[in-house]
Amino acid sequence: GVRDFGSPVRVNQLGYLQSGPKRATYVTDETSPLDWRLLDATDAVVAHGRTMPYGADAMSGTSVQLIDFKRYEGSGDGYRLAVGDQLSEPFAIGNNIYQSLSQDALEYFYNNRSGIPIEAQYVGAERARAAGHLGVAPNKGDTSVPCLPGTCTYSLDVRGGWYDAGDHGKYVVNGALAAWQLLDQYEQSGDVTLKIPEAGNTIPDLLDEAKWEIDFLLRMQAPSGLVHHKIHDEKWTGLPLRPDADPQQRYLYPVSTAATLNLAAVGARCARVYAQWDKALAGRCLTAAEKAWKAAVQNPAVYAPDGGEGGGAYDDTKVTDEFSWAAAELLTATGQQSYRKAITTRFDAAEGFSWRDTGGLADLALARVPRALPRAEYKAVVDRIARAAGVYLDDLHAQGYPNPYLPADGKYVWGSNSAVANNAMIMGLAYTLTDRSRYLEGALESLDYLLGRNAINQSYVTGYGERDSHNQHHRFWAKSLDPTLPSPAPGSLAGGPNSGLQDPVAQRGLQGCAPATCYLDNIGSYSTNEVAVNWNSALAWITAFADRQSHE
Ligand code: G3I
Ligand code: 9MR
Repeated sequence: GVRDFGSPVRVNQLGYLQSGPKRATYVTDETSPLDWRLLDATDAVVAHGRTMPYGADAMSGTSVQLIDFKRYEGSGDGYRLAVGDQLSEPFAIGNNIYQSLSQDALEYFYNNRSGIPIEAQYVGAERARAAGHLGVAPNKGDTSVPCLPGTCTYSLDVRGGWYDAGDHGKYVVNGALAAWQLLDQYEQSGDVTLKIPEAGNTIPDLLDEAKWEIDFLLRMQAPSGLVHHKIHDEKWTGLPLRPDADPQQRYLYPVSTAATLNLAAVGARCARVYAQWDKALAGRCLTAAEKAWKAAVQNPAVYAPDGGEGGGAYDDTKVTDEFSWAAAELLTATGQQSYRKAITTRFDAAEGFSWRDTGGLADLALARVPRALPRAEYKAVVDRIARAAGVYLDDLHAQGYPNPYLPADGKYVWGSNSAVANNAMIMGLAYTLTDRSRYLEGALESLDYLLGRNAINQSYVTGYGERDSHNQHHRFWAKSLDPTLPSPAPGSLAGGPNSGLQDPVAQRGLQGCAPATCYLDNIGSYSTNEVAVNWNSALAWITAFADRQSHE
């Protein structure tokens, strides 16, 4: 049947920063301007104006008009936008609206830690659970995990880290990207106070959380210096399943050049960032990073295969981009000029960055350490990031539901929401580097898309907005399958629309969907509605950025 997306007035259902852009989208076939009204919590009209006709929006397959209410300067809760008798979902206006979201987006990581009990005092009784994968029956991992038969003869203790997503696999390329983004967030926006066991120690909470994953990544390094690509179950387990109840045999899957270079990159960033906080960790990181770099140079084409059972593939057959990213991180960490010639990639807006495409991260690394490069070269890095941000700004302005993701092939990819957040991050960084306010506006307006101003009136972040995603694909946060289990923690970002329809639930429910509507808040739809560490790290970065801007 026809899907019901509720009100045609689409807003950021969390709200708008008092000092930021305030725009909304109205779904209509009407082509001339209409009257809009802003209502406060008492239903009093506090602002009004005329909509701006836009026309057909390709990604959503509908026609829309735009509303701009920036000149309203008040603040409070329970606002609604109205066009005729159509009312939007309620939203707030204020300068603290991203504070709790930025904290929740990071506490996602504690909730998904492996190898430690998740305690009620931090997450509440409902989401507390026993430690997973410490070799306690029925678990068979992760304290002494053998290699996949026939691939090597040793076992490694690879306890800890974060579960990747709704599954119990732990994958180096993806985990490293997420840990890297947390470290970059720290450099960009500083610390966030978290409810985690390490709170109150001498290290910033954000760095404590990243350390949980970095310790795991270090354990994945083989004696040769190469790094195992991943560790996961022999076969896919079903849903629901608590981590401590997973009975499957787990294996170390073969080493890869990509995983090795990810450890080199994040290890180098770790060495630089923790130098003033945890010298021991910084030292271990640098040693591991340099060892990984040398091993990758000697083994430049060991590719992780596509396919396989029991875990995600995270396959990648092009690693020039990983070499370049690792070289840039090593240059900025060590100052050793020999790494410069190995930096061969630049930020390319069309490619963006992801666990697979890391070439652009070289420029993001260089941007953090001006003294690592001659002045003119540093300026070129800044110019490239600003140029990419300009492309994302154009992409944003070219859409009826403005957002910085506009795929050239007109198809949304698995995890599209992370592309939105990562491209918004580039605009945020460009603003920091250039002080041009249009990039700030673009970064902030991108959040409207994730929080409800979109083709399906969906806030993709649990606990934020009237129509929020709360049935994400997760083996423990599986309330929709078993009422005794918890729902996803607030601040969990759903993968988002995916044109590929790569799971049976999506194939049944989404045939013929316009790209930006290919999403179901159904626990079975892992190709549109999973969570993942590298998606929540993107959400954490951009919401911390938004929160910071509103206090400066
Ligand atoms: O790289 C190509 C690009 O060149 C092409 O233009 C584009 C358009 O089709 O596709 C790109 O490849 C996509 C790839 O992700 C990289 O973005 C594939 O189509 C897409 O199927 C693939 O999806 C990945 C998915 O696993 C399936 O392998 C997601 O990125 C990745 O986040 C997801 O990760 C899963 C793990 O396997 C298991 N754990 C949960 C996790 C999240 O769902
Ligand atoms: O639960 C798995 C999810 O984390 C992955 O992203 C997804 C794609 O690799 O696979 C899910 O596992 C399913 C498997 O692929 C097929 N059999 C059913 C599994 C659970 O839904």
